[in-house]
Amino acid sequence: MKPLEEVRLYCFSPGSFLMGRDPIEMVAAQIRGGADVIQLREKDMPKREKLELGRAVKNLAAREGALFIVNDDLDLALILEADGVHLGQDDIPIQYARPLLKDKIIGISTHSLEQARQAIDSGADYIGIGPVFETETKIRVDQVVGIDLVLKVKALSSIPVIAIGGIGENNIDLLVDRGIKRAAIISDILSSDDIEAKTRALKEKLRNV
Ligand code: 3NM
Repeated sequence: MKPLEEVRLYCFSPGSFLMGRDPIEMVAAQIRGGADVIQLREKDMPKREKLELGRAVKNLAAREGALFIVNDDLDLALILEADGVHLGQDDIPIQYARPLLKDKIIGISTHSLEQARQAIDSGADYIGIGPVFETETKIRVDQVVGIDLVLKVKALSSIPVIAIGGIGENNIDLLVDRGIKRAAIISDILSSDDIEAKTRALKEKLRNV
């Protein structure tokens, strides 16, 4: 299993960006391009379908050495024996998730310094902080936090801090130039005609930090 510390580029299952394509090939292209993590994030998919997609994504990720993380659904994370779960501010609190997931990875979405502090204190293995830039991917978007807050959150602890929200090839240099080496990216990758090349280009930038 890839150590969490090595994670640079955090990627996702297709969700609403499927657009008639093969979801497994979309995930495979991201892994070929250097995705370190694939998160199963399917907000509108019935659970049974999500379970089956999750099984295929997990097998692929395990074979290729990427981490497999399930968004929101603790039950699916357990059933699929995922590497971990990602919890938002409105999901099951980590205190309830930890005894079930034991030493698996638990990541938490945060949108402020205070939320980041709480997530770290509660034993999160990594945190997401965002949205760093404006994004249309998330339906209920929080206020843009900006790069300075990412740096403040990074300074709080040694756990991996992953910048998220509105990041793409057009602005990732703004993060990289400030020493931010971990990013989670949805639309810029999944709406690309060449997912593998797009992923590789983004990973290359993060690798050089
Ligand atoms: N979480 P894109 S922003 C899933 O701020 C998600 O926690 C966010 O998608 C947060 O790369 C976001 O297309 C959407 O902007 C990220």
